[in-house]
Amino acid sequence: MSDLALAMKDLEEEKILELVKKDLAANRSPLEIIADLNQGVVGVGQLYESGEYFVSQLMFAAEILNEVMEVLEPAMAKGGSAASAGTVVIGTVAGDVHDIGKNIVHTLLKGSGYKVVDLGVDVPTDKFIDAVAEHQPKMLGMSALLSFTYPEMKAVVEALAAKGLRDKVKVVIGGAPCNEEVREYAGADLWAPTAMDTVAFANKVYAA
Ligand code: B12
Repeated sequence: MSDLALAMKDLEEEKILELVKKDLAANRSPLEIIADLNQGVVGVGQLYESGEYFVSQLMFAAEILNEVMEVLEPAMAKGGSAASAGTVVIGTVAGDVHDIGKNIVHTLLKGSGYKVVDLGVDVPTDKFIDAVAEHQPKMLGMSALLSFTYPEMKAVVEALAAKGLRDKVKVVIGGAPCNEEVREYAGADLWAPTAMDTVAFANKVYAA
């Protein structure tokens, strides 16, 4: 693990901010910095699972990540172009309030020229469907970090089909515990393990 990943795992707030600023000053890409932080956060999750960390530590990890994102955002938004590459709708599914990963996806899509309609967290099925009907995006992104919220993603995909909207929009899912199996279960088109994969997929979908 890099110093930054270790500092994240150990929740050393000041050291993390110092390392991130140093990295940015040395022109390190924000995406590489996020990859290190992600590795540290996986460590935080493991310590939580083993009972060494509690929810308060998870919350502190989130607070630190939000702080870091504020520092990284100007560098990530640099790629943005004036012309919109298209509209993307994203949100975290009902029952789930995790939003750090989704916010990174939002920032990177925006930085890549997309107009992002971000529905926030704990988004009910109807709100996703209404947003797709209203904004007619070519891509809908759903974030789920809790395994018991997977059925919510499936429900949205089924509701899209019921409204005749399924073949008009590509559905992409993400969030740490998601995988190919979850994608298949939910009936989504792509599982994006990272925000970078999301942008690459959007570029393909919107170029078509
Ligand atoms: C921070 C955190 C919290 C914070 C969230 C704060 C916030 N504003 O988001 C708080 C403290 C609130 C929290 C609460 C809970 N949490 Co929590 N949390 C985490 C933790 C440590 C980090 C998540 C995170 O932000 N990671 C960093 C981001 C950058 O990673 P990411 O989300 O995966 O995002 C990347 C990709 O997945 C992808 N991506 C993400 N979203 C999207 C969306 C789209 C559309 C696409 C395409 C891609 C994409 O791109 C991102 C960037 O590359 C994880 C541990 C872990 N290993 O993930 C647990 C974890 C997710 N939490 C867990 C649990 C159990 C809970 C609680 C139930 C705890 C409790 N007992 O209360 C509650 C549930 C609250 C709720 N109803 O949602 C479990 C879930 C287990 C499971 N599989 O179901 C985990 C895995 C911890 C664990 N190992 O047990 N949590």
